[in-house]
Amino acid sequence: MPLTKTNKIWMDGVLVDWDDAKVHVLSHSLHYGSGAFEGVRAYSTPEGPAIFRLKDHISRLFRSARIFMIDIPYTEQELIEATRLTVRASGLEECYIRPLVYLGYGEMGLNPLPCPVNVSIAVWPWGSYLGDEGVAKGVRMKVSTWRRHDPNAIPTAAKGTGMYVNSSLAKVEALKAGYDEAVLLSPQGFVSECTGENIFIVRDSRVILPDSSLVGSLGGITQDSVITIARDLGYEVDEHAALVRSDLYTADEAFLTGTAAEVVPISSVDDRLVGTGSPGPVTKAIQETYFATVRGKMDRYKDWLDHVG
Ligand code: PPE
Repeated sequence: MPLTKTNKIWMDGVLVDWDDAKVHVLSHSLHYGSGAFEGVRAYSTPEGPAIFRLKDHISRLFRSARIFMIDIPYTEQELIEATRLTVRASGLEECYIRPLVYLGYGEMGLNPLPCPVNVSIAVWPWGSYLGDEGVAKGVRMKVSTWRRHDPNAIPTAAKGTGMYVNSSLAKVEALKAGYDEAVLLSPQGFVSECTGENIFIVRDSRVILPDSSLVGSLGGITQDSVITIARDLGYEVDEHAALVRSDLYTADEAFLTGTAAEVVPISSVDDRLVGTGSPGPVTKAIQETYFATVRGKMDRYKDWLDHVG
C-alpha cells in the first residue's frame, strides 16, 4: 500500500513540504546503511493525541547513534519537541512516527566520521502493520533460514538502518512461502526475534521471552511495556529465557510485540498450531490492556503518554 502523504516532514530543524523532503544520491547512508532510526506511534486519547513513550524512543535513538559514533547535532529534548511539532503539523489524531538519523552528502568511502549528520522526522497514518485480521486472529509464522545478527558482527542493541537487510531477507522468504512473518534464530540457534518485532510465548500462564543480550534481539519498548502490563495483570514473567524453535511449537500461546505491529497473536509456527490456533486468554488480556494503555484509558500507565499539545 502506498504511503498516505501528510503535510510536513521535519528536516534538520525545519518543516518542509512532504514532496520536498529529498536527499542527495551521494548520501553516505544510502550507500553504506549508516544510519539509525526509530518507530513511534501517536494515538488518539480522551485528552487529544498522545505519543507513546516518546522519551524512551528518543533515548534509544541516541544510544543507537552513540554505538555507531554518530554525533546527533540536537539534544534529546530538541528532538522530542521536534517530534511533537511534526505530529501537531500533521493534524492527525493517530499516526506512525519515523525519526531518522542519517549521514548525508559529504565524503565518499567507508569512514563515516567526516560526513554531515542529518535528522528527519516523518509521520503518516499507518494501520495495523500485520493487518487487522492478524491482530484479531493471529499470524502464521515461519522460522527463517536466515539467522539474526551476531552482536560481534553488527551491534544488535542499535536500531541501525543497514541492519534491516537481514530483516528484509527473512520477511521476503516468509511472504514468498505463504506466511505472514518470520521468526529468526540467533547464530547459536536460540529464538531471537521477528523481522521488526519481539516474540513472547506463554506456558502454564507464565509469560516467557528470550534474553535480548543472549539472542541479540532489540530491547523493544513495546516488549518492555508488555512485561510491565503482564506483571500488573498478575502473570509471572521470565524475561531471560533461552528458547529453541520447538518451544514455539509446544507453547500454549505466543505473540509478538512492536511499535508498528503492536501486540499480535501468533496462530501457528512452521504449520504447527500454537495452542488451539486462536488467540489465548493471556495474549488477549495483554493485548486488550495494551490498546487501552496507548489510547489513554489506563490511569496506571498515563506517564507513558506524551501529549502533543
Ligand atoms: N525488533 C526489531 C528488529 C524491530 O525492528 C522492532 C521495532 C522491535 C523489535 C520492537 O521494538 P519496539 O518498537 O521498541 O517495541 N520495529 C520498528 C520498525 C518496523 C518496521 O518494519 O519498519 C517499529 O515497530 O516501529
